[in-house]
Amino acid sequence: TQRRWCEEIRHDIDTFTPGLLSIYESLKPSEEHKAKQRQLIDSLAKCVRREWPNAQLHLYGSCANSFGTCHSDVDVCLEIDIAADGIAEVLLTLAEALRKDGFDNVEAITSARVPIVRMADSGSGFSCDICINNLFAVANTKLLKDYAQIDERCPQLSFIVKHWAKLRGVNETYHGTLSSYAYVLMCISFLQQREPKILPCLQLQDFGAENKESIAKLLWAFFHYWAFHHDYRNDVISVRMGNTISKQEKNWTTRVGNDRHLICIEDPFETSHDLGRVVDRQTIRFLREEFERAATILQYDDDPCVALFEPF
Ligand code: 3AT
Ligand code: MG
Repeated sequence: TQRRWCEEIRHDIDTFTPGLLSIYESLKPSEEHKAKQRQLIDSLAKCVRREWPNAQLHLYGSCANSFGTCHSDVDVCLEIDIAADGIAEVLLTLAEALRKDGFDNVEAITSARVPIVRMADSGSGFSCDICINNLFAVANTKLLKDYAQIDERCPQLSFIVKHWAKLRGVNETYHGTLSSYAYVLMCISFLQQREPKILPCLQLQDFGAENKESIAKLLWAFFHYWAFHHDYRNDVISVRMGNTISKQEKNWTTRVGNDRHLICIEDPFETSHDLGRVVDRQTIRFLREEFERAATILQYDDDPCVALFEPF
């Protein structure tokens, strides 16, 4: 039969979801794997601290961005106060220090686009790349981690695509194919473009640009809201939903144990957790009076910047 591009998805596509998810589960690093990784990082840190007491060690890449599989390497960035032309020398010193500490297969690769020390340590079984002052990588790691938290299909899809890419030999930048990082970005971008969207764009610079309110006005409005407009009886504020939701919906209407739900703030991830649970009958009064005081000061006081912050 001739196979060709077909717009219409096969009707039994979802029968493959469980199989794909079990591949995803099998790729997730085990607790034991993570513990071993931590051990390696600890011994690395010791070695680095001895040579450069003021250096900072950052984890980046998939061991820190939630896209790490049990086959991933450990990526470490050494932040150290040196000029760019000193990097090669630091890498050579570092490689020597690591060898002295008993790590094996240590190699300084100083001519790469991002110069690194690479080691494939037989003791720990991990391979590890150490770069110097590559703070972009530390930043993009954080961004990817944030995306991974938003919808679990993001890590799921990315793990499966990375796995495919490794097995199919298309995850080798030195052979002209793509890095894991590139595949994860492809997955994120794809999920940002689904209809309805599965991921937002976390970096959309001008999100909010339509709104020209000043910080003073926003502060006024904030206190005004909590003093006079929030419906304490019925509403829960929810960053997860980008809106208020009802106490009814959360079953936060009656006191259960110590949870009084007098002011309800839903935790974005632990959604059964009300950050307002610590507030009791007395402190809710105190809080609301403070909100009102702040709102009133911002409305009427001649010097609100002083009055607002007057110690209690
Ligand atoms: P593996 O699970 O190890 O395959 P990874 O996400 O750790 O995947 P790499 O080891 O390829 O990916 O890269 C480590 C990190 O280096 C990921 C990213 O923070 C950074 N990085 C890699 N390639 C680039 C690039 N071209 N530009 C900027 N940062 C990059
Ligand atoms: Mg890596």
